[in-house]
Amino acid sequence: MVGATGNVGREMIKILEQRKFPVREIHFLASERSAGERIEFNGHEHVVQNLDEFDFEGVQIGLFSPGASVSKIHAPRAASAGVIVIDNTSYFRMDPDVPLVVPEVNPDAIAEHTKKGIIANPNCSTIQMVHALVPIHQIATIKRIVVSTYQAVSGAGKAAMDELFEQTRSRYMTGEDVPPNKFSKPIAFNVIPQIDVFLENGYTKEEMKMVNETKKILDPNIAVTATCVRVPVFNGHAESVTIETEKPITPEMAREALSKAPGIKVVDDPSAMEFITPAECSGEDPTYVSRIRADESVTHGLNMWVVADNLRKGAALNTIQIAEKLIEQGHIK
Ligand code: 11C
Repeated sequence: MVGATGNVGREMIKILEQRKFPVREIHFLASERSAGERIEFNGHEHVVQNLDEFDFEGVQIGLFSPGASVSKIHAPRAASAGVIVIDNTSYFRMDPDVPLVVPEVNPDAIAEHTKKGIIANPNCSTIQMVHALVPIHQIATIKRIVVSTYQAVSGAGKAAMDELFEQTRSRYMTGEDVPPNKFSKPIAFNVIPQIDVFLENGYTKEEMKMVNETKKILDPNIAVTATCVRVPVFNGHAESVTIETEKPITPEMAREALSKAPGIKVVDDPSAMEFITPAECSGEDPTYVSRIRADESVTHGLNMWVVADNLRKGAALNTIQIAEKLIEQGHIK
């Protein structure tokens, strides 16, 4: 495991234990700065080793969650030693020789790992959206997606969570403002319509990830437009998703298809005030769907609210599920 000491790394450790992943031997790797730290896994203490010096020979699966610049160098290095790397960074996602996988959506793409020895794990906001949309795409063929996200600070790492905490605490305790550091504007008591850098087309990189990754995973023919917003929530990304379909689909049909879909939980009964919020889904595995209703402004359209734990289904859980599929599909000898 590379990047074992980060937000996603810590979650991967928990999930491997919870799902009783068949681990014979595990190595925790990180930058020189974190080498020497201790990590407990399945009741045993492990010392974090320096990634730069690690020899990957004999390792079967690499669970990578460092920065993109680290994966760029070390994922191919591991792959050339025979490791199948599942990489959480954005670096390889759009490489045509690297499959981009959400196991409930495109499990067959996993077989393409043979091209480069690398499988990419999509961006968190993309994963939960395509997970919730595949059952609808299968019955009604989605033509267009308009998505606005409400993304938690955990997606930006531990320091970003601390920034929300410190800004909130300071405002209450001393009345003073803590200046932004991880974010471009204050995040406490605010929302920020900018995640990642701005690109030449006026969209942010996060928004274009949602567009391009959705096409690669779900269907290249779907038109996608996204607005990504950071909100003062510690964990759990929410999305308002509007779709237009080729075939007619009612909210009841969508609810039924989603209720049967693996890993999806429909919580949708406005008369009983049943709908999901990020605080309720943090620490949970499913992708939750609420507020399914007809988009009355178009011929065939639906609106829905999609929420998931961005560190679990949006990152660590999806990675471990890919590793489980590698075993299930017979790719691990
Ligand atoms: C966020 N979605 O919430 C980002 C984090 O491409 O894997 C994940 C970035 C990525 O800030």
